[in-house]
Amino acid sequence: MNVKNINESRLLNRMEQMAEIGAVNESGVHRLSLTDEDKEARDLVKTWMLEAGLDVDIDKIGNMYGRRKGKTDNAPVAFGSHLDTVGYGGRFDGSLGVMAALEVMETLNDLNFTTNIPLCMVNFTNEEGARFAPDMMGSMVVAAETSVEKAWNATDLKKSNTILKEELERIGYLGNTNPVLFRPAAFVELHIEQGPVLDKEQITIGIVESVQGIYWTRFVITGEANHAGTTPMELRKDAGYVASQIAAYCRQLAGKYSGLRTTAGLIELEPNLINVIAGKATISIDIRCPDKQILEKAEIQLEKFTYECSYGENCEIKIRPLTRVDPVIFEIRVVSSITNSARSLGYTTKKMVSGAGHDAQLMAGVCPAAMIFIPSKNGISHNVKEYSSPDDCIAGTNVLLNTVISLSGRQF
Ligand code: HGY
Ligand code: MN
Ligand code: MN
Repeated sequence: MNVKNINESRLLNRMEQMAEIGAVNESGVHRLSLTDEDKEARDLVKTWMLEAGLDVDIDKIGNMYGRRKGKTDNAPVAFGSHLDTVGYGGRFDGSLGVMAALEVMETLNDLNFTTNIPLCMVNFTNEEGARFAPDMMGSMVVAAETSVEKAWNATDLKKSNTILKEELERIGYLGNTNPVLFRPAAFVELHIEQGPVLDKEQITIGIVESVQGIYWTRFVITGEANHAGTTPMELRKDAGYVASQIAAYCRQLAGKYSGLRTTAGLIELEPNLINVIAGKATISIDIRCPDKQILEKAEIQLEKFTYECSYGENCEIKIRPLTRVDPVIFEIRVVSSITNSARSLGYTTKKMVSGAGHDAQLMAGVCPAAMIFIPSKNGISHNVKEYSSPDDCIAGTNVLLNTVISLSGRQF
């Protein structure tokens, strides 16, 4: 059954409506996890889920589930993504996957089509990790890669007295269901590529076969604040200098191993004043690679370097791992279902590795999972200029619809 019956204007209008929540700089979105903007987005999706006749459930980490009955009551075919964004991010990252999931449910209602296996759409909590680490937190708890309690106690990366559980409670999304009870038959995520490949090669659908690993580590360097003019160079304990060496070393590491990508995107100095030697520096590093051995090697070399350069500057250093998510290879049955759907609908396709992390990466540890990509214009993402065309959003949703229909008619 190949259907291109989604209601295109309903999908596009809802994406527009969602993009208004936390809208910044014309086309961007600033909707950090568990903020008022995230609450507003969740409330809107919950209303739409209920209007679509779905059974709505919230679990202990705030993941939102919308269930649609099937002819059997087997484990559901699940699909979805996340509504939280990075700061000053784009309107497609995550939102597309949740809006498309909703559209799949609505279209099946319009077609009065009952799938054999039940369906469940999902909005995962805190995929971005931009406010609370680790990222992919909601799916990480479902996959039992971290505990609910540990996730509840996460603190805001910039305001350490803000606790995740209190924010969940404040926005009314501290549910009761135990996340590890969520064991679907399969999971599919539609997402923008966030990289340049599909756009450059003018291909409509990316069939994601694997996702690279992500390691986040926070380094807190303690030196001594002092006068920029009177303190002789040899007497300084300059935490800011150590942090800048770590950022530079991190970049050099990327040059040493093929496929390794390193980023020092979050650096904070205290007191962060032009005429004061930084007494404290916090630098959080993101390293990624499809090869786990390279990730582990790079992590060891980075840590060794941080000790050397801190002690060389008579500073103390504390190291705090924030995220350790390994590379995953997706399950061939789901990958081929996506491939067949995309090709039978006549879309151009390309098999890919995902450079970005996704909830599907964690769900791959729970059930057969895979992803569908659509192009990101000029490969821009995590940026207000992030853009995917309406046609590509529609194409991706059509592929999701057909993949869900084909998976829900199978035995797993
Ligand atoms: O960081 C990532 O790759 C994803 O956007 N959370
Ligand atoms: Mn995302
Ligand atoms: Mn993202």
